[in-house]
Amino acid sequence: MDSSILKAYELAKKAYAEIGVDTDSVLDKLKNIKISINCWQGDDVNGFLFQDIALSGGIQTTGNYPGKASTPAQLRADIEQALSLIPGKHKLNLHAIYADTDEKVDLDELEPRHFASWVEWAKQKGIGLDFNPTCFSHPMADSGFTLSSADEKTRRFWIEHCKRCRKIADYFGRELGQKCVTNFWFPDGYKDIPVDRQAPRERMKSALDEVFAEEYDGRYSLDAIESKVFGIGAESYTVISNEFAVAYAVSHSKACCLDAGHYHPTEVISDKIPTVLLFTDELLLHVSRPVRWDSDHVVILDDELVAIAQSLVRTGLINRTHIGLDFFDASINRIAAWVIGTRNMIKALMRAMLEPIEALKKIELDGDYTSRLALTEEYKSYPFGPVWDYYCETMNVPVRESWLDIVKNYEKKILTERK
Ligand code: RNT
Ligand code: ZN
Repeated sequence: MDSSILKAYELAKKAYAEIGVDTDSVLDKLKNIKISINCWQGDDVNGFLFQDIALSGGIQTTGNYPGKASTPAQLRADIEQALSLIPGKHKLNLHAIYADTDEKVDLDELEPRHFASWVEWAKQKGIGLDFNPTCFSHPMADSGFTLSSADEKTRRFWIEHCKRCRKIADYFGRELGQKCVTNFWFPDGYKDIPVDRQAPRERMKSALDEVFAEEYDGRYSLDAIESKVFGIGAESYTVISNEFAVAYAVSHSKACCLDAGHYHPTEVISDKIPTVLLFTDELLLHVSRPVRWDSDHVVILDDELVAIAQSLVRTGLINRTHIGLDFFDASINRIAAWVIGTRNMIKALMRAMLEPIEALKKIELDGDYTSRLALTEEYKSYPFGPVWDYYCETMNVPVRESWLDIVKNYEKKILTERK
């Protein structure tokens, strides 16, 4: 161990010990927290199932940074590179369009075997898998409606796709011996003001009931439903509004997926976490960074990320939460994007764990709001940096920005060679 890292850590450890925080035990706990890394950052949400299909559903990637992965082997190599720069063991979040097969299959024909190579790879790497049906970027989604379409044929197509995705998730969970979370997000909505705001929601509800009719063993898979306030092309109305998702999840024993970019601009998911988890058993997060809209920028260590981490840690609700990332930036090195976003998520959790939580709660209950404000402000400048450096060092990943040279090297050797 680099002696200056150790020295700085020892000083930090002492400072935290003085406020009753044991940094060693914080880092021990931090090791066990898994982040679900979004595979789609690696190739701008293209997938491998179809060629030359434009991204639809109101989500957008911008930029054309060279070197994006265009085969499963490339994507896996890139993720491996990213994982080697991120402390801890994590999960990879796949979308249905990332099937690895030579067969010509459509979304309503997918089988577990089309993902066998992912499972083998995940086993080898000791990571878990999460999953998503892909209800966009497909001709059957061109109307802007999928599960809630008024067209029977369209609805049946997407119901079948979703059912097959649940089966694939169950297969992931069993093979890997850890729960696979399947997130259901649908772009369904209207660009302009609808006359009938209820019928699409009725259709959505009964279609979801069909999708979820089959019971799967909860040890291996969990279904989550993601709402959205608006999307590009669905500005006036989304079928799965917040109320829809929360009510459906609560009444059907599902999880909600809270995406940081899916609410009105001053609404934050950090405040929704402890509310939703009063009424549901588990929760999925899509940690993202909305800039003026649901722009899916790379996650940075900003106030809301810190608040999300505090919400999870101060309450203990982290034990019932699956932390997923959801961003896609095509204007920067995609591996760097993964590394920056994931390291920030872990760092924010570490910071939250470095608070004397019980003492702060007592001060609050005593009504001493002066101390609450004074202390939480002072704690912001406690030396969490040296703790983070020590953690990276002990987890055998690069300390501070030294990972960047490795990514630049990989870019030069591998990415720029790609057509
Ligand atoms: C879209 C949703 C959804 C997607 C991913 C690719 O607004 O956030 O989660 O970003 O499934
Ligand atoms: Zn999302």
